[in-house]
Amino acid sequence: MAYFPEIAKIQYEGPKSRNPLAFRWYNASEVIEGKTMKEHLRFSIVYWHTMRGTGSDPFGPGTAIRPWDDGSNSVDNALTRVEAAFELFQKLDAPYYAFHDRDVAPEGSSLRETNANLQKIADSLKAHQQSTGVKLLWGTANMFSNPRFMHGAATTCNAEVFAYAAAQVKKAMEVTKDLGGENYVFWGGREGYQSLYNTDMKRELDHLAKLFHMAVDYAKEIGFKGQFLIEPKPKEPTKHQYDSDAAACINFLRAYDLLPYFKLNLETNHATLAGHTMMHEMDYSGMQDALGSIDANTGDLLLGWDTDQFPTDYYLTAQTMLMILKYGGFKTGGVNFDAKVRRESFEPIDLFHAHVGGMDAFARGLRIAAEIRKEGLIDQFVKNRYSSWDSGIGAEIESGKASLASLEKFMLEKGDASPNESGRQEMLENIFNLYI
Ligand code: XLS
Ligand code: NI
Ligand code: NI
Repeated sequence: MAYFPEIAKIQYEGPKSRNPLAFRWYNASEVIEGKTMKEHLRFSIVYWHTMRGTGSDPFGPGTAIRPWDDGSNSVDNALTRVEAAFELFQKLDAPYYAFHDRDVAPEGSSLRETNANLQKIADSLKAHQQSTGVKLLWGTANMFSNPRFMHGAATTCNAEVFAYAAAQVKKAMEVTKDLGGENYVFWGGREGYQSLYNTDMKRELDHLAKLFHMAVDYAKEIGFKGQFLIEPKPKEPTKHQYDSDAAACINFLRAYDLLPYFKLNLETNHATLAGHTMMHEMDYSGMQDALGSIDANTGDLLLGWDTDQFPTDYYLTAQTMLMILKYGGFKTGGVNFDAKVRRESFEPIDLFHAHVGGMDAFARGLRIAAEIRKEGLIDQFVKNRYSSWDSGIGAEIESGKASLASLEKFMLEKGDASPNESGRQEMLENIFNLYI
């Protein structure tokens, strides 16, 4: 345990603690609504930001100090990173982690060499998982960084690039299966377009569905039981991404007969880029039984891109956990911190402040959501608001007995409809505040 010598394992100290590296709300073994907080939240740490983020931005290079990382692309350096990563996971008491193939292992000069590099690192990841008990929430293939994917991966104009992407997915699925990954994620960073003048959209979408069907078939072939997830995002890096929001993803999955095999991995900052709230994306997916997992982060109201900040806002985490509880809790998913420290927060200890804060904000959100549900004031209000559907003409419409003619007859006799319920938004916002 040598990579973060100044950091001890983070402990729960309760809300009065002023120790910045202690949990005030996350008490892993405490039971809420019949499950421990650890089982509810299923926290996961991402390899790409936490182990590979340098703090670079379009205006300047990285700032992060990572004493264990020699900055090289060697397999040895990648092996050292694994050691540091698992020390961090353990000290944060995080039960899960997630990675892209290219975060953990360097690309070689051919696919064969690249696969061999990945296998070496996967063997080390497996040994570390076994000795620490940390598990893999999901694996994925990075099919957006390498220049070969400039036109997309599954949706590229070039058939050889599609073949490369397919091979990459195959290997990433094998590694994910071997490491016991509970999900496999597709995020289509370059699956979209910059201009429709040069794009055959129908052909590209057909190809995307082809790749997903190949993945479903291969999962059956190798016995991979994990859940497939698509991660919606409307733009960045492309101007338009095909997986733009939950509704677009679900429509795509349904149109191509993929809905039985996929759920969604929803990310807060992607929801807001799409012009939705996270609550909207979660409710929309949940009602279609497609709520799989979440990438927990937040954007900045004043910046228009995916800033991937750590979530600290109790309104956001309470709303998010309300939706998770509403749809029966995570099954294979979890709270995956797809978030990065700011460029100015360049020291290793900042990685701990960030995750402790994110975990605590979600723990607090879970507690708030459970209290809201226990008293049921908001649920009761919603139920009453729709009570005209519970009997009489409403029940007839819902049960399918009514027709345009029967409703015309009803209204001709009544003369007019008289909605007499206030939406009471302000009162409900005040009620929400009671629990914050
Ligand atoms: C980028 C995405 C990415 C996915 C995994 O915006 O959030 O990090 O989670 O490819
Ligand atoms: Ni993400
Ligand atoms: Ni993102």
